[in-house]
Amino acid sequence: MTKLALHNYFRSSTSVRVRIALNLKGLDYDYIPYALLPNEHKSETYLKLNPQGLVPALEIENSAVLTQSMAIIEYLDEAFPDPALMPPDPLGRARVRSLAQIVGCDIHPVNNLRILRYIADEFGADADAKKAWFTQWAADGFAALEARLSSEIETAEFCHGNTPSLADICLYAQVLNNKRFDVDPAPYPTIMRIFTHCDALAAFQDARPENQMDAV
Ligand SMILES: N[C@@H](CCC(=O)N[C@@H](CS)C(=O)NCC(=O)O)C(=O)O
Repeated sequence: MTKLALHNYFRSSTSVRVRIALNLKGLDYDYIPYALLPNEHKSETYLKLNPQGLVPALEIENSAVLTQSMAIIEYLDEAFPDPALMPPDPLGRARVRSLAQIVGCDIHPVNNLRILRYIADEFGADADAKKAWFTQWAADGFAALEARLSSEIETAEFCHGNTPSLADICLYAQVLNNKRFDVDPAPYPTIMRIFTHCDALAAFQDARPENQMDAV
């Protein structure tokens, strides 16, 4: 069996995504923690693994280091196809990627630690201002995600049919992130229904920040 090592951080939502995928696939992995607040992810050693200095990175023994959570998850899905995290048809895959990218491309990147640090350091944003910033972009993306999930016929128990996909993984991790900033979940009943459905599965529970060895 290929040996896998996940370089990650308990609270990182992109790390949560990859942990869920590994758990859904039933893959064992070594957990290598990096504390983000003291910038362990900017160490020379880690930058050799991932010059971008962001977690997660998945190390595949004697083979490769993969970065970018959605690329890692798609790799895992192709290398370990059972259970599938992407639909079998091109339109279905495009829909799942499009839902996932609302979170992965349009919400998370502007709310990441380095952005919140930047607006604090360069523009004097205090805790309330950072919360307002986070809420603006989380709510903007979630309004669109809710509108789509509540109206599109492919939505069922999960975002796309009755099995979890890349879209559910991204949705779940972002709902956890929103909770940290007290984003009101009331306007998003479909998202929250799907979140609750995911939360009933051990693969999702086991990936939660509080269940990791480096949780504080
Ligand atoms: N698009 C990347 C984003 C990775 C990312 O931004 N990770 C965050 C944690 S969720 C991080 O390392 N932040 C450190 C920082 O902002 O300095 C992915 O999906 O993997």
